[in-house]
Amino acid sequence: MQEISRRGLFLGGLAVAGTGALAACSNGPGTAQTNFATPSRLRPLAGQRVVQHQLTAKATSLDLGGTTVDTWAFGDTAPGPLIRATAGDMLRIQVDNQLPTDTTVHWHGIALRNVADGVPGLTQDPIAAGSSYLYEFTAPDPGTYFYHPHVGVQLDRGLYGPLIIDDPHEPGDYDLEWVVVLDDWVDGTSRTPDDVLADLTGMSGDDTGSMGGMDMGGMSMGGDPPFGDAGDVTYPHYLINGRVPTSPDVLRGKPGQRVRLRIINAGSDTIFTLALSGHRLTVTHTDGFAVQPRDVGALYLGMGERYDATVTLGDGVFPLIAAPYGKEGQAMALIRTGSGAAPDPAIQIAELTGPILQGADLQPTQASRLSTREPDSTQMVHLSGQMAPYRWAINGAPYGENDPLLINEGDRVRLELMNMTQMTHPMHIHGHTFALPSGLRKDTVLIKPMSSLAVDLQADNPGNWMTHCHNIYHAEAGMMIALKYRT
Ligand SMILES: [Cu+2]
Repeated sequence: MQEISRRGLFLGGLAVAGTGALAACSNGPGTAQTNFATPSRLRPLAGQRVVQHQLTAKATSLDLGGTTVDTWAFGDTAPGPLIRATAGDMLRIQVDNQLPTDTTVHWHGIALRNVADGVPGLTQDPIAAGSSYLYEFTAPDPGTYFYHPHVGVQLDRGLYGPLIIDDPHEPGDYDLEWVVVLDDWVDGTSRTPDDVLADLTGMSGDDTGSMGGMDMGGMSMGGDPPFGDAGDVTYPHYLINGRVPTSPDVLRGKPGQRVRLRIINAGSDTIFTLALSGHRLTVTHTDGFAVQPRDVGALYLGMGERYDATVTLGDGVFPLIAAPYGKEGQAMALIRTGSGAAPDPAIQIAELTGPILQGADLQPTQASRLSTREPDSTQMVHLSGQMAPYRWAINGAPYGENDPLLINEGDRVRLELMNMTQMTHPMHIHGHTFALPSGLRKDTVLIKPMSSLAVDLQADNPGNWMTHCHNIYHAEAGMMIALKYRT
């Protein structure tokens, strides 16, 4: 009866919402624009290298390390295959959709041409089940990025993979590199992400007393939690590189070697705290841009954020822990440079009880700064919403009902990000990198509860771009807005 009642509420909510976010995003009735032209083929410039890949989105079974789940992934692994190129290269990636439903692929953080951005209804038609789509774009900036669908809550399945753009001028002052992908995992356990969304959306005001499965408090962590309420979803597993802690991914090295970590939070509803037992990390980049190196014991990563760090390895076996902010459990991988038993998967490491870096406190390198300039226009990005009923909005209305932000090419644009909720929202912009007041360049930034942040961007990449919360449940429940260049 509970299920029927919730489903009833869910449908009722949709009816009230009219052309609201869910309808718009799932490409159902009342959907956004369709019938986009096939993008013009991109011809490589003289001497430009072309990096080709093929990705197949499909239903598959994954072994998370003793736990097998039925899910959707790119090929037969999660994370999906590493895509790697050098800044300035052209990427040509064919996506074959063997899922039972629409999909797209978004290349998160890349300042690419608009037609390749992968947002259905804004830059392309969705890729229908059984069909293919060719993404062609130049990757102008080096950095650590990732790719994932921009349809529904597909990101919370196994549909994500790392995208690394190498810097041709990188000094390469390290011996090893390790791509570390963090994820919160529910799919194929007892619920799919679509079930989770339906449960969240089905809640009415009457349901607030019984939030089964929803994590409403989440202030159990030690110290002084900076981000307010934890996420909305309780996950049975937390993964590093697709593995549960009882069967972890392992990096093997030698004592004294320097390792470059490229850390990606591909989670859908979880801020992680990351630390390597017995080591300090030197944070060197965030979201692709260099920062003044900062030695830390631990750092936070919001959904969609990336950090690069270097570390010099000690002798032994060291757990790399990603603890979900305000939630139970943890993810673990290992660095092994000597003999020794694997640590207890529930090991509590000291680094997580010390100071934890908030990425917004990093300082940019001089070369990463945006030139100083007064904004030509200021755009309000007002975040609101609540759990019951589960509706999230920007500028007073969910995506599909809110007015796009309109900007002019060539302008310096200030976005006033104002969070009027009790949750932290990782705000992400497509196709651009903005500058925080400190000058720090990022494309995804955590906006704390009841706080605001003004970020500036240079309007140098014309098109229609999504700006949204990277909590995928918030995004799908409306917390998105289009940023459009006037033509
Ligand atoms: Cu959010």
